[in-house]
Amino acid sequence: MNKKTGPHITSNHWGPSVINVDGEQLSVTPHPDDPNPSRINENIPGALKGQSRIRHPAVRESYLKNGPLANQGERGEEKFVEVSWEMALDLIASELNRVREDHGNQSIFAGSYGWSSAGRFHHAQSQLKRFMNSIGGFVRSEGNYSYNAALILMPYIVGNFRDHVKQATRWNTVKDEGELVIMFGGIPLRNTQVSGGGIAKHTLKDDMKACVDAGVRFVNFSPLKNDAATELKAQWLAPRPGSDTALMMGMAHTLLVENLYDQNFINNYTVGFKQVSDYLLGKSDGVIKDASWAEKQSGIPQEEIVKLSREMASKRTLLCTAVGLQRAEHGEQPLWMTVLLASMLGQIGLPGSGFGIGYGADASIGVVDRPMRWPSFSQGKNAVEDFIPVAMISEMLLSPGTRYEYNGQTRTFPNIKMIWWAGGNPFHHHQDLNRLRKAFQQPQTIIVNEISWTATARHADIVLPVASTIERTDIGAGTQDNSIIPMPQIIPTQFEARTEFEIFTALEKKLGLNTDFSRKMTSEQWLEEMWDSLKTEAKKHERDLPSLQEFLKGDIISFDDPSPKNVFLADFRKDPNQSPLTTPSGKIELFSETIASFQYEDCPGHPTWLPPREWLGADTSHFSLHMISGQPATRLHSQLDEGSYSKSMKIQGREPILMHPDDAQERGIKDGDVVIVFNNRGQCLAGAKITHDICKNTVFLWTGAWYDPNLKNESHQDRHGNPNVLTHDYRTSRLSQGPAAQSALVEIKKHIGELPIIEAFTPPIS
Ligand SMILES: Nc1nc2c(c(=O)[nH]1)N[C@H]1C(S)=C(S)[C@@H](COP(=O)(O)OP(=O)(O)OC[C@H]3O[C@@H](n4cnc5c(=O)[nH]c(N)nc54)[C@H](O)[C@@H]3O)O[C@H]1N2
Ligand SMILES: Nc1nc2c(c(=O)[nH]1)N[C@H]1C(S)=C(S)[C@@H](COP(=O)(O)OP(=O)(O)OC[C@H]3O[C@@H](n4cnc5c(=O)[nH]c(N)nc54)[C@H](O)[C@@H]3O)O[C@H]1N2
Ligand SMILES: [Mo]
Repeated sequence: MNKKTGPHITSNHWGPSVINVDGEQLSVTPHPDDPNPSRINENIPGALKGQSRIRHPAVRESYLKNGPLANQGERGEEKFVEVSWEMALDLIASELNRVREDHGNQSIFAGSYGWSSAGRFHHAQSQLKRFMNSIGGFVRSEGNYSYNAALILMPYIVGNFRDHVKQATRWNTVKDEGELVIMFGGIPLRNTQVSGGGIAKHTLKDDMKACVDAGVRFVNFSPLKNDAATELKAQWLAPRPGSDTALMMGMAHTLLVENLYDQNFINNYTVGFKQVSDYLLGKSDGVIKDASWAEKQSGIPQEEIVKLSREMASKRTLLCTAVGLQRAEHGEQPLWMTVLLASMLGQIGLPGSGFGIGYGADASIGVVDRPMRWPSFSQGKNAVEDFIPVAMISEMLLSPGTRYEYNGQTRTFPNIKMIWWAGGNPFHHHQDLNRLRKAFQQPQTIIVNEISWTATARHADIVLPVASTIERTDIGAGTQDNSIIPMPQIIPTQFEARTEFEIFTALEKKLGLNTDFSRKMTSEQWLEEMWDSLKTEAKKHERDLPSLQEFLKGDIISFDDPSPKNVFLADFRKDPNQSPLTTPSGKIELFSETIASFQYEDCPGHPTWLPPREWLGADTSHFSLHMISGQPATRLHSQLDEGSYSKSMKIQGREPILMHPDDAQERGIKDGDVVIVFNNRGQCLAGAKITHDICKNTVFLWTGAWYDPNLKNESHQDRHGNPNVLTHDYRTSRLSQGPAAQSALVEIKKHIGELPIIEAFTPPIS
């Protein structure tokens, strides 16, 4: 591959861009057709060419010296030795053989959760899983960190959540027919830069602005004012974090006692209203969940709750609940309450109203859909049946053989001897990183494929350098977008990096396997085959696609949006008997017999107020601030943290933490100070950003600063600002066993003295 001078289109999860190559220099400009392009693009050159790039295969020192079974030293602490590809692949081949012979494929964890990169062919997890499946399978993970409570709960009460996200009511129907939008957790525009697999045009901001121009009123219940874009002119109300369930109960109680609810809708489309209304009225537990009770839990004045409930009942109202709210202890409850409230308002299935979960989690939700399934790289069949709910990684590694409950089942943790991760960063995404560090000492071998020296790579034994999107040829297409985006190889593979396909094809040869993985095809042949299937599909939509080569040299190709005026659950509303839901009763389940039969106190059969262990309503004498850790504006998760846009918002190199002026003043902290954020689980440094845009007693430290523990210091202080050293590793509930990062209490003090150097970007090479 020769260096190609000039501009080239490419795609990322945060949208298309134009990469300009000038000798060794890379620069990025937005795609001219994207009305609201993402600045995350600016991270590409600095990060992919930066010092944190993995240059050669590398092996941890004492692993190289002693092998997998002898004294292993401490993962995450030790340096690495660079080795040849030949040697790295030999080590992996013999270790795969040993572990499979001694312990079987059910001792290999290759769940490998993570976002990896855009591109239909070079999808890291698909490549790894197809390879593992070709040698007998692996223990996988189920669900995600994004909305696990929704994935498990919603099928019982309304239906498949992933389908529903695709079917979200479109914003143009809100513009045409809506009057009021109530957002719990807002719709932060910073999060809607991103869409899985990419998105050709970011139109959400304009779509929502059109609603405002048409007279729709927005209300933002959130600890952060800017969870609603300024253009929305939203009323801002800040409930105590973690109290939305109670707040919504106060609203539901008001609708109930003021007889403002739609009895007809309840009768025809739902089951279980009696159990919930008894609960709201306090008949089942003696606690009346009225607006004054809701004020005590949430801090929102009861008059406001009552006024808003009346307004909701009198207008075309859409309820939007951010999935961030369910990434918390009892995360099922705000979801179930959203469904109850919307059922009582009785506007589900009508244009511009009803409810939607996760509008702010992705640029495409309520905006666009794909016209057809895009081609993908088949993962094959996994012969190992065992799996874990994705967030149970630490439990699995620390307590093999232990039993646990999940979604009505009792399961047993496998005994994992080997981990292989490609395309994810658990030392970014998992909670309680000090615990994860301990868990990561347990396996005999850990292999990580990575582009950069992330904390996960540093906690591995064998690290393989991987090519980035602009160093390989691919076809870009967002899972919920109507466009395909060319992804030609733009620069040569950097240093000794290889694509995942090259890695696994080489291993296939080395292990002398039959060719189930590669089918004896080159990556070019695979891409041609995928393109051919896309061409055939496109023909069915009366579209003629050019050759793959033409496409790669050309521009984005867009198809018609299949459902521009979609209304969520419209068919069900038209005829609940003809188009029943997929729930056990075919109706909306406000009480679920099935969930009740599991007898989980942490997730009973109807929406229930179960305060989290850590929130401002609990004992705050030691740690008096509620920390929210949402998504970063300047990156996708931890990706490309070395890039210029990501660095531009850091304060003295540390990630910013938002604090209310009163909280800062009480602690003698000024804007721009470096602070220590701490609790019993850990501590990190962060840069104070003082603002009235966050409510009192709450701080916001977004995720994704590369974990940089100072292991010489007893506290293992993270020097960079990673909130997951502070978050707890409790689960949402036994039902969904999801991550519950948002319910964490912390304390903050000013950092005094010399600032430690950040080492996160310095390669750990001896
Ligand atoms: N406290 C807290 N924690 C959270 C959240 C929160 O709200 N609060 N949010 C959670 C959510 S919703 C999510 S989805 C997770 C996200 O967690 P992850 O998806 O694990 O985060 P990423 O940083 O995207 O990790 C992707 C990694 O893959 C690498 N990569 C990219 N392309 C390739 C490739 O082609 N091959 C290989 N081998 N590697 C590649 C990148 O360099 C990067 O290190 O985080 C979760 N963690
Ligand atoms: N730029 C960028 N965008 C992203 C991502 C990224 O890494 N970077 N990640 C993507 C991914 S994988 C996902 S899953 C989505 C996640 O999308 P979300 O889950 O919607 O995002 P969060 O930022 O976790 O949460 C949204 C907001 O909820 C508010 N919130 C938190 N707790 C509470 C509460 O108890 N009550 C109320 N009312 N509000 C609360 C916070 O202020 C936060 O800003 O974002 C996607 N978008
Ligand atoms: Mo996510």
